[in-house]
Amino acid sequence: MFLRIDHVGIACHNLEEKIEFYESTFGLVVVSREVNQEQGVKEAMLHVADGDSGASYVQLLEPLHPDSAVGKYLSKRGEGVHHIGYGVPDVAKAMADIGAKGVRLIDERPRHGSMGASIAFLHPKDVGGVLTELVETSRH
Ligand code: CMX
Ligand code: CO
Repeated sequence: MFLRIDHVGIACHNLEEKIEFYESTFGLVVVSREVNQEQGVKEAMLHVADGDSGASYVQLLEPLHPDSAVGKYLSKRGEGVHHIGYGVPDVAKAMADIGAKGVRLIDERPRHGSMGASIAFLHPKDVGGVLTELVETSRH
């Protein structure tokens, strides 16, 4: 069902500071920066590695406002890992297959994610406390 870990989403208070940290400490390179109003985030994707089924990234997330998903997370838990994004060949099919197993889908239908991807979230309470994202990349 899963092709790879597409990205790990990390919640932070200051995107520019965290980009600087990841660049200078790990040598990662920013390949995309976006503001996603629907998700309530300002974000950057940093390339980690390429694999046979596509690339993997770190996604740094700064909330646009305190009552967004990432804003609430930061105020409750502080900075850290916010979600895991798995690459899937077909997000609508993955949603149907996983939903049929009783896992709550946060999204009724796929929405727009970073770099033109189609994404959907699974409820963390049904995945052992891990907010889980399904990612169908735009190029495959
Ligand atoms: N990981 C694990 N658990 C989480 C969580 C996370 N990231 N975010 C919230 N929770 C838990 C909370 O701790 C809380 O648990 P308790 O009741 O035991 O305290 C419970 O889920 C409810 O949390 P809440 O703060 O009341 O928040 P909401 O229910 O309003 O929203 C969620 C939670 C997961 C439905 C919401 O964050 C969501 O829809 N997320 C998906 C969208 C998203 O995260 N977008 C940003 C990333 C965009 C991208 O990757 O491109
Ligand atoms: Co993500």
